Amino acid sequence: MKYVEKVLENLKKQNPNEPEFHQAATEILSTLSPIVEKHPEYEAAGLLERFVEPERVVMFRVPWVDDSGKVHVNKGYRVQFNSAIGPYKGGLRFHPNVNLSIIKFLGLEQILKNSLTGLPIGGGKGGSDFDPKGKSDREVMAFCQSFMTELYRHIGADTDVPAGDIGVGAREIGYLFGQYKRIRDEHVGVLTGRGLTYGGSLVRTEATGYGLIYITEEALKVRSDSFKGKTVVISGSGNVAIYACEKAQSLGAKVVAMYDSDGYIYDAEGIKLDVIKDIKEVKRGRIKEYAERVKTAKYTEGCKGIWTVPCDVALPCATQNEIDEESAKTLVKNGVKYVAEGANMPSTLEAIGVFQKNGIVFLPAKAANAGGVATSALEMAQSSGRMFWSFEEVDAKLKNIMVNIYHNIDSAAKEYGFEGNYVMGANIAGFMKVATAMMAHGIV
Ligand code: NDP
Ligand code: 2IT
Repeated sequence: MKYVEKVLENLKKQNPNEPEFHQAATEILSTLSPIVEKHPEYEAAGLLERFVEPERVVMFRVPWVDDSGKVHVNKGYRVQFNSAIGPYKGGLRFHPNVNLSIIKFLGLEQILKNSLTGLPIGGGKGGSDFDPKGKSDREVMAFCQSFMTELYRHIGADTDVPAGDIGVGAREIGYLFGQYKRIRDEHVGVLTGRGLTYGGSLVRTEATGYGLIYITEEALKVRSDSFKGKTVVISGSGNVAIYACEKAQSLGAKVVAMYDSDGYIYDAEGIKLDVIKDIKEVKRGRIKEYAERVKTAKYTEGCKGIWTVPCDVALPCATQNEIDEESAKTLVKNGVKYVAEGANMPSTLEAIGVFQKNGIVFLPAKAANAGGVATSALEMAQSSGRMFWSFEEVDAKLKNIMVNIYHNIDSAAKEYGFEGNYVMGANIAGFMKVATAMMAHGIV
């Protein structure tokens, strides 16, 4: 049996009941055969076995009290996956479906994504099954303070630097940072996505969505095409979706559909983003309200139908496995040409197969959504240098990073004989840097 197959089989045996982790590992390992064949020393050093095993997994109790005085207990996680190329770096997700499998899949992806940014950051991820939706600000604060009261001992500006992800935005980062600072008595860059008055970076809020559009724009440009006049469907209506929409619109695209976990809106006239921002960022409301406020829009209950909306460019920006094989086939049948993943692992393995078979330009998450963490690394650089760069400066660096990622994954795919296969390209380019560093460190 081939080395990668042995490692994958063993991973499934050793980590049963972790389907999302198996899926991410399968996607990655199945592309690494050409590398390990070229480098037999990797097998001798047990490199892949070490690569798929987190350096450390922390799981903890998070007790907190709601506004009625009732006690709740949630699960807290931090997976410190790989620190070969820099301190652990990756977001925290607060969502009721969070479990160890989901945090491990995200952590594994994060290692290669962070490597692709070209910046010195290792891979980690954390979170909780806490659901911030429908909670008061005081309840969210109580939860965040309790979460950080355990987490603080495991993180640090040069050790592990968490940030946001689903359910963790500016409000949560503020409460988490406040509690860290209080316990440690240190004002340091231990979290990214901080507010602009306490060490945050301009552009971090917009970075993942803007970065997604910058890399897609580059993929269009090398094909003598552009966003101008393109019809775009974006799933989700959170941080990544909103700023992907903003940048795509500014480049002349027409975004016609978005969703939240209840249902989707279709607006043939093009989404009015100020209305979405008001509903989502200001009022923390539901996307259904859009159709009540904008007469050209139609709301449909349930998310999956969004992929039946014909488009040139599909940007899944909500959550894992939101595009299955059937949805991928529908997108292809309706003429989609580009799929770029803003969310982490939004396409199932079968859906990726459909896109690749049909010659769709498919930009996988670890490349396409790397702009968020890349800008987090720029925030870290500003923190340690006690600097504050202008919007234009950070935005230019972000754009440059995304354009470079596109060309790196394109060249890696070509070099190994898989031209146009950006899943191969991203995994190979991301892995080589981590593998070289791990080999240099010996068996650790
Ligand atoms: P937000 O919490 O801001 O928004 C998430 C959006 O996705 C909401 O519209 C939410 O709907 C929807 N959503 C979440 N879970 C589900 C679900 N199970 N089913 C249907 N809809 C769902 O998160 P972000 O925008 O930050 O993150 C979106 C994706 O992008 C995630 O996959 C994340 O890992 C990834 N990502 C985020 C980065 C960042 O910097 N924030 C960086 C790189 C990747 P509702 O409000 O109804 O729950
Ligand atoms: O998935 C991701 O890359 C993020 N949620 C952002 C991580 C970060 O550290 O900025």
